[in-house]
Amino acid sequence: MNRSDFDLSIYLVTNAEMVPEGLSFLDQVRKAIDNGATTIQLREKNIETRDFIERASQVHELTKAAGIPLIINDRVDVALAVDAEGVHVGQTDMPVPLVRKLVGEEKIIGVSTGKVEEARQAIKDGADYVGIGIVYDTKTKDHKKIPFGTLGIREILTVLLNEGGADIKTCAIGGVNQTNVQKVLYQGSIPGKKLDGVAVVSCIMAQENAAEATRVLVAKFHSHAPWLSDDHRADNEFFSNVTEKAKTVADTNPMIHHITNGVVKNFSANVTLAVGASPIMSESFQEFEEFARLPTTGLVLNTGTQSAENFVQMVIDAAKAYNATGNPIVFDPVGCGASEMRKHRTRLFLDAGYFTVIKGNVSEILTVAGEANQMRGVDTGDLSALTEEAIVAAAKRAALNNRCIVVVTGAVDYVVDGILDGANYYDSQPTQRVFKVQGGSSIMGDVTGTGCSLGSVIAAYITTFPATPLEATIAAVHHYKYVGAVAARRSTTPNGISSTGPRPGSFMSNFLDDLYGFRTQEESKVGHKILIGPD
Ligand code: 3NM
Ligand code: MG
Repeated sequence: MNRSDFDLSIYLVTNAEMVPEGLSFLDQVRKAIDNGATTIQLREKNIETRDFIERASQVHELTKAAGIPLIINDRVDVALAVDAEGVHVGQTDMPVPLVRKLVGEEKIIGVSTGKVEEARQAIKDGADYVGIGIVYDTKTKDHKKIPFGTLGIREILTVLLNEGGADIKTCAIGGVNQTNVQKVLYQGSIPGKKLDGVAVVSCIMAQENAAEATRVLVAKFHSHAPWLSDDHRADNEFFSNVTEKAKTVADTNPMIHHITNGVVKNFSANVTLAVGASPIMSESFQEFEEFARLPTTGLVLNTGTQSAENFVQMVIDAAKAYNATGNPIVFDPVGCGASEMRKHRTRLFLDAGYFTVIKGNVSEILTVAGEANQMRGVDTGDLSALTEEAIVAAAKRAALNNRCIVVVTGAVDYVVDGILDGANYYDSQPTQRVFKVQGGSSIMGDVTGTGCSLGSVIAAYITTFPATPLEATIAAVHHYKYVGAVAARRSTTPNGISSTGPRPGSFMSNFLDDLYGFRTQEESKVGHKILIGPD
């Protein structure tokens, strides 16, 4: 073990005050070490110097036996006294160059960074590793910083990579735990630099079973999250066999759990049935985990009506339950820019869960991408000035920020890939693919639920084809758009008092019929769609 070669992957930062009653501090640390913690930081805030040194010696015995480094928080003197392997300093502690002067060339020095300027300083100061945080909200630290999510991690990684800190090790800290570690690693990476580890406090120290908590964290850290896929084939393959896929969806009969708004429940359930999937509308927390464990089951999270008292917790719990088993989620942030409450909650939801697909209209995707945009109600509003280029740019940003597929709906739909291409997510160059899917009809704007129910169809497809979500999403959008155009054409027969153009009532029933019939359509009639990117 030396300064440039230590394993930061499972970095336990201690906190004696949160150890559950009846358990000892040293036992918690021992259990973490025995079950895979790779570096220990002793962080004691309310302790006499003599007790700190005694505790440091005890912990050092454990870490030495395991061959892992002990890092002392803040107290250079304590680190020297027990000959610990390193020191960690925060932004208001002793500056890194002075620590280096005192501890010499052999010791590891780490520093907390929460801003790009702090990362630049860490590079200049020659830090061996940086803690990047806070990622998510945490109850562990008193002087709270503002959580910056996985986007904040990538901003700091970008500075390190491009400004001379490529060799500095990194770990994410703040609210990281067993339920989000895979999401943090996946979203918190850039081509050419990924996180070396996660630094955690409460998800081990505060646990009744610290051994099991550590084992789960280690296992999650090292396993490929079940919702990740390598959908890296040639572009033309994404368009083939759409009706064949529609047949497979109906044969597979996936269950699509919906948490959706009251306006569209009935229509979405009918659309789900029409493509051969089985809808279930449930907002009961007690059954989320049970559903999430079922095979070929997916979730539609539509946040259009947020009136339930416990709505935020409902969405977060459902997202975590599905992420834990790997069953896919389609997130439909309806009207997410319409109010401050919705904007704030959308941030919370995007932080809490990994969504395989985020689907929205231009306005919603602009909000997800972080563009300033005040929506009118939940409609698209006047965004007619926006060019295709601007729409696609926002969709790409939203897809990349969340490392997921983004679907932008409108007169044409765009399907944008958020996966970085290449054999390895982290080491390749970004080649983001953009697909343009045409079809549909303006009459769809006059039938409520036609926007939301696309989420149900996408969910049916990605649940049926979990290993190839991009191809499945394109097929779902294709299915929907094609059928929209066909059903609109045959909804124009003059009848009653409406005589020209497609009529919404007829369209609604024709649309369900054609969604249902699509799987028997000849592939050659369905036609090909347009690829814009990668660029
Ligand atoms: N340092 P938990 S955040 C000790 O950003 C500490 O520097 C932070 O605790 C920093 O894993 C933090 O329980 C607390 O959320 C992390
Ligand atoms: Mg400090």
